Formats: sequence, structure tokens, C-alpha cells
Amino acid sequence: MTKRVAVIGAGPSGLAQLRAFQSAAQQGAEIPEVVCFEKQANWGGLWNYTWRTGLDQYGEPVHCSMYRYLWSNGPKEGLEFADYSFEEHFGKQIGSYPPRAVLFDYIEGRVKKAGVRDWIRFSTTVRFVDYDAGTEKFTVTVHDLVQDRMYEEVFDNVIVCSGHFSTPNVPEFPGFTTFNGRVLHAHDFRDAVEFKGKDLLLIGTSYSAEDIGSQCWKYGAKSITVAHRTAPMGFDWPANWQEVPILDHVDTDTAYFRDGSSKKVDAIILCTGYKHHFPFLPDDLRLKTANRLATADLYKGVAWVKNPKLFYIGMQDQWFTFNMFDAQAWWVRDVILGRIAIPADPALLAADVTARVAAEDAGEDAHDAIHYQGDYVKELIAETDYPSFDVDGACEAFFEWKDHKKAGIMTFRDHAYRSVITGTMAPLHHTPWKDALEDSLESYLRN
Ligand code: FAD
Ligand code: NA7
Repeated sequence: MTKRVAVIGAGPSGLAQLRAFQSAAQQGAEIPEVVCFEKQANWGGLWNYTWRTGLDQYGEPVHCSMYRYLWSNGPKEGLEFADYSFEEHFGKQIGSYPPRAVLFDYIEGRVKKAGVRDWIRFSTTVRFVDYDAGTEKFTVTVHDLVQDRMYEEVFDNVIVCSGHFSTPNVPEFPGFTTFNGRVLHAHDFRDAVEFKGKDLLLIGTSYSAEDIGSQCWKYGAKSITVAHRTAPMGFDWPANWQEVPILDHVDTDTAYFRDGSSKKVDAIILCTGYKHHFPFLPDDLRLKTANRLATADLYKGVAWVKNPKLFYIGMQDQWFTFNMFDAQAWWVRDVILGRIAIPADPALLAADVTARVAAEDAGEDAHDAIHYQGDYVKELIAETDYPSFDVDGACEAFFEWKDHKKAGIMTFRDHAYRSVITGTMAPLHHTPWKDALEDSLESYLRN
């Protein structure tokens, strides 16, 4: 086969794509040449932690939005690879909310076993992608950061796996220019110990606000104040944690909220989400979408409706992560291998997107949203040879998780769930999350 496929990014989505092709090759299929470009020096995407913030040593925006002491914010039973269980990787069942280093090790284990590392050109940023309608090929311009050399290569397909939780959405509030403390976005948050003994203001009410606030509380912040634009999170927070209406303005050391209340604070962390940002794509190839379960302009959630030789993996908002990326990657692989046909009529592709958006909008709550995404995963895996697994069982783990959060926001990580891949129950972790200040891989695996 002379086809060439470019994969942009070697995070969980890009690695799912490499594993999908390798798995077909392992079963005797002829596969295209797959070249993965990764701007970081290692794989793992967001899970590849760095202390760096801002620009890296080459002047590239730092991709990492993760921080020290991050533990999985949902049960691992919802994300387990169907072709590579936690038990296969660790040789035993492990707790349900692994710290970042443990999940990084797991992600890496599958692709080490698959032997796809040499498909990846590390420290290589994709600068531009161009499509030639005459030749029906893409020209990909990349920058080898180590050699400081730019070059072009031609591909039949491009699969964008560059993630969408890295370019921060940074609103400004009156007074920020004169505030004397630090103002930072969650993307640049690294170590909660920095805020020990401090009064913190967080803006936003989603995962970043909840988890960064919880980290800072765990590592000794004096108080946490969370300002909401739409609605408070409403958990049963510890005594030194309060939820307030959105910020109106700040002066040198005090934040003033819309209800007239105020609070003296030392630092402000904007947990205001991220932008889908593809500076390497021209207008006719670039996805523009809100962070939602049914993205704009992607047939089956992956194929670019205006040119279905271009694919995107992992661009949805996420309840399901690793196994959803797998479902998408196996499906995209099968389109490229000619096993699945995409309708030729663009109207059919657009109608698929419209139907997905309407189905998501018909849902009323998080319960419906989890089912919606679970059904999407089922739909894709039914069309490929990705190992079938109990997706409804994974949804159940998410429902239990939601209940456990409601019952105790600082104790939900002390629960355990049953694997839908191997059927075994996770052990309870040896230390309650709030007391487990040391969270290395070695420490976590001591169960
Ligand atoms: P990413 O992990 O973002 O990887 C994208 C890759 O593309 C990166 O390696 C990047 O360097 C590379 N790249 C980007 N641009 C270019 C370019 N121009 N050229 C070359 N390479 C490029 N999910 C969970 O399941 N559980 C969790 O507990 C969890 N916690 C999270 C906590 C935080 C703070 C954040 C931000 C996300 C969290 N997630 C979690 C969700 C996360 O999105 C997924 O787990 C996963 O990392 C997404 O994989 P991805 O490959 O799509 O994107
Ligand atoms: P999310 O889930 O996109 O949430 C963004 C939050 O930021 C949400 O609460 C928004 O409030 C809030 N927001 C956005 N803009 C503003 C402005 N201008 N003012 C006030 N509040 C604002 O991002 P997260 O970073 O929490 O999570 C992303 C991923 O990281 C997630 O998958 C996790 O696994 C980790 P709204 O509700 O719209 O009023």
C-alpha cells in the first residue's frame, strides 16, 4: 500500500490511532505508512507532565494543562482500554482514581507493547496543512524543533489529534491590571503547595475549578472562594470554602462580587475552560466548535464534513475518554482501509451532524449526557473489530461516581468500582485521598 497518513499529536487520541493501525497490521492487513508528528519530546499528551508554563525551550506554547498531585477526576473503570486492561498492565487490579503518573504509565504500556514509538517524530510541530483538490493530497509543513529545520511531506489523509484542553480561554475582569496578587489560568497552575496559607479566588464551576480548588484545600490553602457565572457547583464543601456570584471587579487586594459581597484574596485562578485552537489549519479545514458532546461539522463525530479525507479524534467534551478515542480511531482506520464507506453526498454528512446535535440537545441532565456519549461509543465499536465491552456498565460507574461526589466531594475518590473489561472489583485505596499527600506511582500501587 502506498498510502500515507499523517497523525497530528501523540496524546491518548493520537496513540489510539497508532494502536488501531498496528492492530490491523498484526492481524495481517496491509496498512498505509503512518507518520505521527508530536511537538513534545515524549508521548502522552496532557498526561506528559512538565513544570514549564508559557513557552517551552523552543518558544512553542507549552501543551500541558495538568498539575502535580492530579488524580483521575472520574473512575478509571470508565476509561479502561478494551484491548489492554489495567490488570494486564499492572499485573493486578488497582484503585479506581489513579494519580496522573499511574495513568501515564498505563497509556504508555499499551503503545510500548504495540511497538509504535518509531512511527512518531517527536519535538516536531505541525505548522501548516494544505489540501490540493487537484492531486487530492495534503501537504503537511512541520518544524523539527531540535534541528531547527522546516520541511514538507505529502499525505493522503490527515488525522488531527492535537487535543482541545490546552489553549486557555482567558476572560478579563475590571481591576486585573492593578491587582497585586497573581492572576493565572488553570492551564498554568502547577503546584498547590504554592498557595498554602493563602486566600484563593477561583472563577468557573466545572472540573478545573472543582479539582484545583480541592487540591489547594488538600495542600493547606487558607480559604477557597469560587465565583460562578451561571450556577454554583452546590457540593457540600468544607467550612473554609464558599461559592459566590460572579466577580464584578477587583482592586489591589479585594474581589467584589455581583451580590455586593467582597473578599480579600491573595491570588485569582481563572478556571474558565479552553478553546479548540488549530493554528496550523486553514479556514477550509479548521474545526470551529463549542466544547460539547456533538461537535460541529464532524460526520460520526470524526470525519470533516467538507472534506472527509481529514479526520479529528477526541474533539468532543468528555465523559468517556480513552476508550472513546479508541472507538473513533478504529472507525477512522477502517474508513482509510476501505472497510467502511463514507456517503458521497455532503448533505448526508451534514444531516448526521444535525441529528447528533439535536439528540444531545434533547437530553436534560448529566445522566442523559453520559448515556448519549455511551451510545455514541457503542455505535462506533459496533462497526469495527474494536473489542466489544460493557459500555452500559461503564455508564453505571459514572452514575455511581456522580452519587459519590454528591455524598462527599472530598471523599468520592475513596470509592472503588468494578472493571467492565475484566469483571474484577478495584481494591479500596490504602489511604483516603485527602490524606494521601504523597502520590507517586510506587506509593499508589502499594495495595
Ligand atoms: P492531548 O492529551 O491534549 O494530546 C494532544 C497532543 O497533541 C499533545 O501531545 C500535543 O503536544 C500534541 N500537539 C498539539 N499541537 C500540535 C502540533 N501543532 N504539532 C504536533 N503536535 C501537536 N481525562 C480523563 O479521562 N481523566 C481525567 O482525570 C482527566 N483529567 C484531566 C485534567 C485536566 C487538567 C485536563 C486539561 C484534561 C483532563 N482529562 C482527563 C481529559 C483529557 O482531555 C484526556 O484524558 C486526554 O488527554 C485527551 O487526549 P488527546 O490526545 O485528545 O489530547
Ligand atoms: P469547562 O468544563 O469547559 O468549564 C469552563 C468553566 O468556565 C464553566 O464553569 C464556565 O461557566 C466558566 N467560564 C467560561 N468563561 C467564563 C467567563 N467569561 N466568566 C465566568 N466563567 C466562565 O473547562 P474546565 O477547564 O473546567 O474543564 C476542562 C477539562 O479539564 C475537563 O474535561 C476536565 O477533565 C479537566 P458557565 O457554566 O459556562 O457559566
